[in-house]
Amino acid sequence: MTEQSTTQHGAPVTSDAHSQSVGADGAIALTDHYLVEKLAQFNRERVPERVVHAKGGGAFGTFKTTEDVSKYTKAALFQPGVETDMLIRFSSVAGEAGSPDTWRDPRGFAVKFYTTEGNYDLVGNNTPVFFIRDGIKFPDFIHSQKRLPGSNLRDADMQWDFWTLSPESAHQVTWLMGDRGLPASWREMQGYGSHTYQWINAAGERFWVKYHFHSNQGANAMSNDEAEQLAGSDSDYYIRDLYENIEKGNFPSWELHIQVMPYEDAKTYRFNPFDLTKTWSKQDYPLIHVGTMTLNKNPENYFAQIEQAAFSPSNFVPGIAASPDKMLQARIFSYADAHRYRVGTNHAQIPVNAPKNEVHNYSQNGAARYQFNSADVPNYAPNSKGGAAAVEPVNVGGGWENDGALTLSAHSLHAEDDDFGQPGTLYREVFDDGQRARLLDTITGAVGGVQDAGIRERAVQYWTNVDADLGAKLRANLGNSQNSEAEASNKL
Ligand code: HDE
Repeated sequence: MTEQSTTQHGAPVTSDAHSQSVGADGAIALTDHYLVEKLAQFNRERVPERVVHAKGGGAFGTFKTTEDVSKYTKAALFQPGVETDMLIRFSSVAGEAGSPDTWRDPRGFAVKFYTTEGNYDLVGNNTPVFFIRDGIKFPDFIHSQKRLPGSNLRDADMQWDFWTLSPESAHQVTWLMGDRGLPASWREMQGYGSHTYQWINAAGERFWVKYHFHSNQGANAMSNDEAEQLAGSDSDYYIRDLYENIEKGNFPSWELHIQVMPYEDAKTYRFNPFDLTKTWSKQDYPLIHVGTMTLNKNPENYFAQIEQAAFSPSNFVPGIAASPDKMLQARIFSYADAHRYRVGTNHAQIPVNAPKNEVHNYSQNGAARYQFNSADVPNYAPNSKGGAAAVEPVNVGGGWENDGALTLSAHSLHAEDDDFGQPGTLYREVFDDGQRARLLDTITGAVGGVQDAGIRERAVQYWTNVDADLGAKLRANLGNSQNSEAEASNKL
């Protein structure tokens, strides 16, 4: 039976084909409120796109804790046998909402766990590190990766000017210019929390933790040529791959592992363990299996459930907390601020963002609020009316010892802290010959696009700092391509 069309307010409408006019050929009548509603609603279909990670897709699923890691955390989600509904959103970073999925970029790996103690959001990427280690540089970094203020065009000079003047970026840029920058699909990539977080167990003991999601589909890459071809032929390739595989019942899954560092080790570890540009050696802190994440349900409505999804690193649950990582601390402010701007002050009441457990607090009103306390619940605390209170002294934990005068400085240096050691190790000891060759090919193309000779020379030095042999090969490749350009222009 065909449903009757209605206005947004439920009243039946007479036509979706004709505007109301005075006579068949006369003026349109303003009384045609349905026409007005339809056109006005159409003008307001967009919310501001995410200023980064604008292009993405996602799915729902479950996380099952299969191991016993309760000695490290009291978080209900990570107790043995517990199954938790979750949402994930994968994304690219620099491209706008209409950009091709297969532009080279890190990929967002944002997970929202709907736990019994509130939502826990782990908002990571498909790489274990990041370009910078202080959030104050983030807007500048993103500006340099997006578009020139004058022409609004993307620009290799801008990208490499920033990177070569920010040597802490070398580790992440090596990941980015390697295979991780072009995953074969979102199903075939790893995920990381990237930051160091804090876990607190039931006894109040604290541990430092890093998260690793290993794809059960493998971690595979596509070539520059494949990516370029797909950018033209199917700019939504990753979204389509995920959606169609879940529709077919081919549910992708990942194994979550953690690295655990005893609280006291942080002070003396050879790298600053809170430096987001560094990884922890798996020899020093081996991987510990926690459980399995399986994606098994597509969104019913992309805008309502994915475009409006609001992930916040500030969404912690008991047993999980922040760390001295300055980047994580800056993100604790930024994400909820972005959501208030993008999807409204009551974004947490939008179903995809709403917790499964009850909400009790004294916030009220604000645009689009539709959940509220009953009239007999006071809207202030303290009160003698039985309103909610912080009754269980939830052992917030998550603290750490800090002292010293306020300062504007880099973090403390540890024995092996430098910006090129770990990318050099990645290139020489982790990459295989094929990955090294593809990295050289990609950076030759990328640096080859730099017009400013000074920036190009700094880029060659940047890669020479990562690995002398790599730098020499890059210089030779650039020299060859300049020579061939010169020969070509001489022939004209
Ligand atoms: Fe983000 N980031 N970020 N970021 N980020 C956002 O939040 C920000 C950083 C990441 O699928 C924004 O809702 C700051 C690291 C993902 O909805 C914004 C800093 C990592 C997503 C924001 C960082 C990420 C975002 C844009 C430096 C990996 C998409 C709109 C301190 C560990 C989540 C929004 C989704 C989105 C701020 C750096 C990952 C602007 C200030 C490091 C996966 O709030």
